[in-house]
Amino acid sequence: MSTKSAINAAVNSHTEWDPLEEVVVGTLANGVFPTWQESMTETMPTGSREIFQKSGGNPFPQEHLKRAEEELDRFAETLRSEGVKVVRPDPLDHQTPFSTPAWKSDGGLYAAMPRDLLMVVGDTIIESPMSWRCRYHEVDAYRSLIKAYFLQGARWCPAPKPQLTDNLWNANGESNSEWAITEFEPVFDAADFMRFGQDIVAQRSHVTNAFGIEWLRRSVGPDVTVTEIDVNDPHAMHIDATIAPLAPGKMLVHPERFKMNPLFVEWDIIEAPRPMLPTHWPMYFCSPWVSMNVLSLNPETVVVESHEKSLIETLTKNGFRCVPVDFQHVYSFGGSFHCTTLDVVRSGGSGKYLWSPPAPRKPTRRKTALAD
Ligand code: DAV
Repeated sequence: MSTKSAINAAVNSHTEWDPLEEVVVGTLANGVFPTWQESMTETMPTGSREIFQKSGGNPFPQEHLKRAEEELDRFAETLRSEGVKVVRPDPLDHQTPFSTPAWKSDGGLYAAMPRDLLMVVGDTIIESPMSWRCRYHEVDAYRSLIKAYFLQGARWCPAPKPQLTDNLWNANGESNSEWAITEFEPVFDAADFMRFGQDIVAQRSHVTNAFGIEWLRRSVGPDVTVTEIDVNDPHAMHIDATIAPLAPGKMLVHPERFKMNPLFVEWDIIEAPRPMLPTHWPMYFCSPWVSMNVLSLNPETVVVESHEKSLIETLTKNGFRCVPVDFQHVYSFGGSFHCTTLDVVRSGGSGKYLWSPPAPRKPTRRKTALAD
């Protein structure tokens, strides 16, 4: 996989902060409630089990969905006004049930969160093997984009299609594992990874296993080092409400989930203030900490949710220009600006930003008389 600087390539992005030139913004069009599976338990807000079990495969509440879709459209417009080219996935039907020989799903989900499904590493688009059965066909909404990028020279690297049979689930109470998934086959959501040039940081989670991290490690090859970090999040699903690198040496972090790691010794760590979402706001998928799921447009500029006044103040104090965008209706569906996007082009090449231990010294061959 080539991560060397591929300037002028149709796909080229090595970090989360280099100047953004082209981006995919997801769509909630035709979104339906996911089909419940037990492995969701640890990661979903209380109440979601009941709603998903009852409404899996049925459309989301239409008025809320409409307002969220308008927010996504305005976000796309704002990005365009900041000089970024925006592309959108195809609006697909997500309501049709589907099955494999081993299981059935009452429907799909949406194409709102490309960050979960796809990852750009240099000039390569990686397709994740996601562990939620209802997301099995989600990539179809992005297929025309991916094919077009491929035809323009990008590399296209889909992970092995997972089987998602019952062997992948840690049945409740029957195992000592802290995770809902086993090591049956490689699975991961791309949102459990963050790109720092020559380094990618990963977290284990209820959707990402060690097998999946190892698959990605070998697939990106020797130019990129994939390192798993420890976080304090028993409900882990996606690293992008735990760390948000915004510029070389500056990272926004969740004050409790983030654990300091030698990788970041030279970085300024900015603690995110508490989210400002009103209580009782419908949140079907995630916690209000998606407040820190911001999108960096370049090392000086960050898109932030307009109601997050404390965060805007914190980032402004740290030298950033904040671009406020209303997004609270989108929050309800599981993510914010980072989740709902996929960086396709960020200008610039790869670089070394994280600390790494000095390489072990090669033993030098001593010359002795016997050597000749
Ligand atoms: O705080 O519930 C949200 C991550 C979204 N990708 C949370 C994690």
